[in-house]
Amino acid sequence: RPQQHEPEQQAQDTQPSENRAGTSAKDLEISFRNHMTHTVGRPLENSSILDQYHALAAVVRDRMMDQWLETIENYKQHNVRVLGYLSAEYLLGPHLENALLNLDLRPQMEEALKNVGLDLATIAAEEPEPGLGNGGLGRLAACFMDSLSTLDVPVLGYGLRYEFGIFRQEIVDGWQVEKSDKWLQYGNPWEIGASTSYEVCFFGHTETYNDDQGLLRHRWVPEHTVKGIPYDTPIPGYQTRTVNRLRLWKAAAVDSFDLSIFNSGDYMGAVRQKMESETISKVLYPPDEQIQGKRLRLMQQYFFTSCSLQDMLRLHCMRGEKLSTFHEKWTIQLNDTHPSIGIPELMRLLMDNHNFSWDDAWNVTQKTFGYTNHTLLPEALERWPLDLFGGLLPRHLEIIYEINERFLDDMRSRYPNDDARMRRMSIIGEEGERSVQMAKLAVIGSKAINGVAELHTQLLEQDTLHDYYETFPERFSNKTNGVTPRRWLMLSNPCLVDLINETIGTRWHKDLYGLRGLEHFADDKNFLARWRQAQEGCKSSLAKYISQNLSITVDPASMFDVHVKRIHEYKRQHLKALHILSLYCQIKNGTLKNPTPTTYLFGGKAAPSYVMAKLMIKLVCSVADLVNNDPATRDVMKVVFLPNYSVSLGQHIYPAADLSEQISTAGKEASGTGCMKMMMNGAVTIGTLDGANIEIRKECGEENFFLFGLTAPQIADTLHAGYQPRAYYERSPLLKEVMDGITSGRFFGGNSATFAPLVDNLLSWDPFFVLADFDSYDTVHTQVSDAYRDTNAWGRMSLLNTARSGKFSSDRTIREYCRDIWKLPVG
Ligand code: B1H
Repeated sequence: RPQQHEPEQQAQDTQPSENRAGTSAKDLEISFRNHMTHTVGRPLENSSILDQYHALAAVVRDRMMDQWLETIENYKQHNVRVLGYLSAEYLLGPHLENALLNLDLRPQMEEALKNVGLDLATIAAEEPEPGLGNGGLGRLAACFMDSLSTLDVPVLGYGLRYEFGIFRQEIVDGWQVEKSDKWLQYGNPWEIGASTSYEVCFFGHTETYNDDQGLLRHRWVPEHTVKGIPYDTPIPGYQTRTVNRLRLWKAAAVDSFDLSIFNSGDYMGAVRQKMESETISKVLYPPDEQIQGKRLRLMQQYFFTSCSLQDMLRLHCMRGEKLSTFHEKWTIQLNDTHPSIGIPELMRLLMDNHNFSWDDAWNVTQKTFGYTNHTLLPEALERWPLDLFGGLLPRHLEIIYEINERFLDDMRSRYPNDDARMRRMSIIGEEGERSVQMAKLAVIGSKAINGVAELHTQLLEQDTLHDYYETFPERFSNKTNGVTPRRWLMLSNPCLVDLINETIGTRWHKDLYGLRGLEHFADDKNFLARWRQAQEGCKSSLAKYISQNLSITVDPASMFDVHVKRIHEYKRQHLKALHILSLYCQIKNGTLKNPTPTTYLFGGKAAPSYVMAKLMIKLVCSVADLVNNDPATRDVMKVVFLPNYSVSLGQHIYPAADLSEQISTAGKEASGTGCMKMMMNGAVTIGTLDGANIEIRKECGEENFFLFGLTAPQIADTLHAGYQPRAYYERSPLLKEVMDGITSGRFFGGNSATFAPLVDNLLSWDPFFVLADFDSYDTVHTQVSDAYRDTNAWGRMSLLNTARSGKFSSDRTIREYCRDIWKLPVG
């Protein structure tokens, strides 16, 4: 329910006297000086870098505001169909340099700052990263927003304005320590408050009553209400005037301060409600935990989804449209099941608040939503225990029961006498604690369901969602993920980009398939030398970062072998750690004579409660201590764990990668997107046939990809036949030496206890087939090391990876969603 109907607040007024749209270096300099005085309120001479950052951000934001208002006006004028993108996570990364790139302001801005004696890069480094996401899923949402604006697609992104984003990771004695991320502590110049707000209710009970016409109706009598306040972040497209909105909700108390309680002397009681309400948008949940039973998480999901739906309904009505046409003017995409509570919520809003009949409400709802699945891992599929769910959202549980009943009735007539199938297809899970299974709700309530890579979609269709696929195959499709080449190539790798522009022009900036033009230079030795030179520049820069921050010296001429992503057993960082130990053993005992000098780079966060993942970090750090300090190995191999892997650190790492490690157990990684960023930047992949690797290999050519490991069907067969990891250990002398070395404490100064749980797990269970894939990984790694020594042959592979990475632009992904699911024209 909107509380106010005033037009939304526009840019906070700063300095009306200046020319806001001015983009010459002189204009920018004047604007910068103005903002330093009037926005920041500090004399330039005494300003800190943080002050300079805030003044600079204000200058850049000013330049977006005209376009932003123009975009909104344009959408209104043309009464366009709009995408509502619902995501619990947006891993945006720093705005400043991205905005400068997309608005084409960077060279002038550099000059303007130089004229006042300042350096753009130094100031940009001051920006705190908005880490409102955990990993790939949140980063995908951010890439999609960039592509949507670049392609002039009308979108409103909706999510949560977490006060604390993903934790900052520190490594202390090899162990991960989590520190809170106070990204808002000095204010956020990129957000703009709006004057609308909505109320969201929780708890209570439901009741029926007769309306004026004597019809039986339902209503929810809630117990607790919070207010949702929107904060808008402008998302500028690349070389277009479109600036879309990302609208993030902050939770606040309806009454921030209860005066009657205060007057009675209970000071803490008077602010309690405020605190409780604000808790909802306080902190981002880390994933991979036992998510079941986290009531606050469900509150977060419902809170932002309800605010967003109320907002869309209001905007729809403001356009003078009837709610029965909502699905014609809006299409809503659910980024995983986190916002899938939106399905019963839209039903509730239409029926209880707007008097729709069930059938009319269902017609609109089911034609509105699309659902993207991002994982097959059973532990990551959301289920909510019935009592938790019903206690918090009693009316929604009622609606879900009815959706389920009607759906199962329909299925019963299609598949008579098939009780097992009915049990499998029911939204209510009956195994163990009875629960609401959100993926099933999302499938039943959506017009379109998609996976995020070809293999993943196949596995969804054939396995996880098979019953539904069989019933309505036309609703299923694949939409292979992509990443924005603006941030992940143009912004992160200027040296390589200059070389590419000089060689094939700039057409590829908005059509990444244009990179194919580089193929002509694959056998041009002079060009390959320049290609290598650009990469070495990036490697030197990362080497400098490592030396300054971690006091480890790495050789920029060595092969940079990179494994960065969330730490998880299925992603198998431990496979790589074991392999490094095997090389160590072979160098020590003289069987590996002349190894290819290699720097092994790891980075990634472990969920705070994921004990095994934290042990994997400790293992990598312990291996680093061993090989970096042993005179026999330290000149030919270095192992580095880069703490606090994040968007900005990723921008530094990807351009420096020679080898991209994508070694998940086949069938487990839905897509992966880091693999695409590295490919674009010219890294060659070593990987399994999993997720997007399969498509990367298809695009770049088998000869430019290092393949190893069991396939998804082979994994299934091995499991079925009774997988015995210990047999692999007995059979492989190399593996045996490594495992025994860990167990005996030989590698780690006699410490045999720390890694016992990890070794025991691998020898007795090994759920992710580390030991089964070890020998294959070792064999292929030997081929990689040999290949790297042939500079031209490697350069050729690297160049062809970049040249053939066009498919992995998120522009391509967004075009497919627009064409197949959203039915939106693309600019
Ligand atoms: C992906 C998640 C995820 N899949 C639960 N699932 C979460 C699950 O907070 N939680 O509870 C958060 C995130 N994230 C990733 O999505 C996949 O693992 C990647 O393979 C994929 O590339 C990415 C984007 O599609």
